[in-house]
Amino acid sequence: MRLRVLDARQGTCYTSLSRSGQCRNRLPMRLSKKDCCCGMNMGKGWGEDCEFCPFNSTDAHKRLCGSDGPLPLINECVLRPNICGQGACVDTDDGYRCDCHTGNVLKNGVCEDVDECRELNYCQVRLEPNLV
Ligand SMILES: [Ca+2]
Repeated sequence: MRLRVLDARQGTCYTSLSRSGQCRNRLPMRLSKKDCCCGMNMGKGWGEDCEFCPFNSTDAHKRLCGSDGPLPLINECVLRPNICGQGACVDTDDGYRCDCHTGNVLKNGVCEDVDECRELNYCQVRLEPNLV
């Protein structure tokens, strides 16, 4: 049996795949495949040849990221800037958390500014530009 050597090559990390399987949305920094693929909401593809990140709980995923149990200690906040949008990213052992600032809400995992006018119907009376 061959010993598995930790693959620390750094490559481009992509956070989404197109429908035809092309890597999209590259992260600004180069990462090892493990850092790219094993964190929470991290990469979907890695490297110049766009190797797909293995799906959770597959053998390939276990080989890359470690066996069952929690995710390896990966700081998603550092590896993927803006992972929380406008919010503050807090790294945790099992992933990360987004703390949204006042006036922001968590939407699809990202902190976004609340448009009070739209969300809460605060602005049912609209100002007429001519009267201001
Ligand atoms: Ca983490």
